[in-house]
Amino acid sequence: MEDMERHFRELDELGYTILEDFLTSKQVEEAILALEEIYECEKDVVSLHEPNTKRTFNLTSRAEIFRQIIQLPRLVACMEYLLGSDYILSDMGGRSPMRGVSSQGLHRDGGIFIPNPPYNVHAILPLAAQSMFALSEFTPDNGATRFVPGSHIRDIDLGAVRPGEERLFICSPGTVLIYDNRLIHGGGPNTIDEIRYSIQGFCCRKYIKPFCDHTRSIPRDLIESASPLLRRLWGFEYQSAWEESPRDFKVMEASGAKPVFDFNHGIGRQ
Ligand SMILES: O=C(O)CCC(=O)C(=O)O
Repeated sequence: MEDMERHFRELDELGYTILEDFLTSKQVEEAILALEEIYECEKDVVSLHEPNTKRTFNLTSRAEIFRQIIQLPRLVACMEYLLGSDYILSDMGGRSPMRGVSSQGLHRDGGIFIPNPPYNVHAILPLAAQSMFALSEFTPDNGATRFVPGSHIRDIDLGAVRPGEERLFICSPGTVLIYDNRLIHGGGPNTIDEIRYSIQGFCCRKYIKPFCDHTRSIPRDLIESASPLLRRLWGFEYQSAWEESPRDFKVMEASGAKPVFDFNHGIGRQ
């Protein structure tokens, strides 16, 4: 694996890093094909979430290629650097803006902004991180993501961002932009007759509520055949237990499954 130190430094200092040639052209092709099939199956609801944009969610339950991508070592290394070695997947989704979509408002993903105090809080911040995989070439005309370098540690209003501070994620297919969720960013406008294919792998610290509860959203057979890493990403190792009957607490069963708090086998019992 390439030396990741530069990428870790960029994540700290700039709030993002870019991994070029991250996906092979075969992986890009497979991912687009899988997305197109999903968009077709979900055609009645695909643009409900955001007009003029095809969106889908819970991708790791939908096709093998997405399960492969979310486990690629350089991505895992960056996420572990940002979120700890026990981070989980919040959701992996597809976002493909089409002609006519206007610029998204600038925003930060997944929750409130916590500025970095002047001491080392790296053990608890950031709380989440995004990975934006370009499956198409990203251009200024088809909705390339815009972002504000360094904004992950600047306590500024979204409205205070000056146009000159924004950068565009212009890239070839197969590139991934990984960013601290505090980084200010937004999709750009798509003004041409060409869909911009992309997928996003949103990850979070294990104690943050993921957008998707994978423990209940992944078919049983996929859980059994998954790697230990994937089962951890799906949250099986850090589950809120439910009380099925008095003092009988359960979690979704899988190899390596663990509760956040072990009510059934507390410190008093061996
Ligand atoms: O698609 C993009 O370029 C950015 C998408 C985004 O920021 C979002 O959906 O929250």
